[in-house]
Amino acid sequence: MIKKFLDLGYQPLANKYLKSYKKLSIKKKELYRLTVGFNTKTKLVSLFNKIPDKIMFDNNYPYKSSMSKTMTDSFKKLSVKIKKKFNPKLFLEIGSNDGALIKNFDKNKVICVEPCSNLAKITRGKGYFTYNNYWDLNLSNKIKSKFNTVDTIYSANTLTHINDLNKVFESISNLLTQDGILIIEDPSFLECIKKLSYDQFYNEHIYIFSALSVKKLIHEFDLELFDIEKLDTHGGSLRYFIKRINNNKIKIKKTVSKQISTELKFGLANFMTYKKFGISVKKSKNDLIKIFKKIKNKNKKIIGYGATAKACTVLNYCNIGNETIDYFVDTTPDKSNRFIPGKNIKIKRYKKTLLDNVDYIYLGAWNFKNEIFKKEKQFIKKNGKFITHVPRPKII
Ligand code: JHZ
Repeated sequence: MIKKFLDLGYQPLANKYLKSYKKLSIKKKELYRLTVGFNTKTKLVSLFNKIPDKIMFDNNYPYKSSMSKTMTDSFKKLSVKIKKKFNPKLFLEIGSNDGALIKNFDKNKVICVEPCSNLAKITRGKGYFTYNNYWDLNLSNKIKSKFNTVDTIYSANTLTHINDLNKVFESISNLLTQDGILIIEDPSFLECIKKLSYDQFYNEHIYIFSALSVKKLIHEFDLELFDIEKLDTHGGSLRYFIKRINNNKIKIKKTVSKQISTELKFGLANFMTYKKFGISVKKSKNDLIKIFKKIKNKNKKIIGYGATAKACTVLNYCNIGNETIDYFVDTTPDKSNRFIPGKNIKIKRYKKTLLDNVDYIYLGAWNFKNEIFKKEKQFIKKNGKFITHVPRPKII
């Protein structure tokens, strides 16, 4: 049974940056209700309204993983580890985006899977074998008939974006060698609760994983966790290392039982924990609105930094628009001169001078706070302040 614990109101599709400002309507289905539930049996957190993947991941997907040094550094580190520990003969990445990870691997040993053709074009252009397809059983069979099996499969911030998770793992199991390794990484729901980062919910994040839910989910496909790593990326993620249950050559590390028991102790198996989270989110919304109002009453200039999918949720939920935030800056070329969906706020291509005469910056990309603070020393030195809602609404 799926029980609702969060209602973030009517929301536009994140990552659909508008060319000009348009008031979106519920009638025309440009807005959907963003409600979130907890499955008391599977322990999985999911959205109630699921948008078809073909609408979300099209030929014009703006998000590029390579836009942040934090992510490219994290992928580089991971590639060294994978090569050292697992020495893959054939490495498959589901959701290869613009190749931020696979660029660290030998071209002859990599298969990329990417449904967005603008991104698939990038990895193909770099010489990597790329399927421009959604991850499903058809594709898994297609790859199988060409390559037979694959010994290492990796996916970051992608599987939680796919509606039918059973098909996802069936398609993986279909292709993985008997002693093959599956590595997935996604935002951790435990971190999401701790940081009150309700903005992890938007249409693309159909699911938010916990170790508890992943353990249950993969068991049906004779897969099990053998290691879990905690990561700082995307506001606190977990990297799950998975093997076939009958592969006894790999020992299960203590990190697995440790993470599961931490989650159980925190109450991730009980609906009450989720309900409390829902109540805290409402408070967070009111506190953030108060901060913005107070600053605006003093006639101060506020801009946004990082036009993230997450910011789309916050701004629409808290009803904050261009009456409060003058513009957003973002380094992503495909977002520039566009508007935040649902809110009339322009996104400008990042350049340092756009921070001149700015009093406050709302951190849309709060997950890259350290990287941004390092870059914006001058703004901080001039007494510029940041606004964030994570872990609690405050001015930094
Ligand atoms: P970032 C996207 O979410 C969508 P978003 C997706 N659904 C997902 O799961 C995660 O990514 C992984 C900009 N930026 O990573 C770049 C600067 O301008 O938090 C990006 O537009 N200057 C696939 O959108 C944005 O901020 C900087 O110095 O929530 C960051 O987006 C830095 C560091 C970033 O993901």
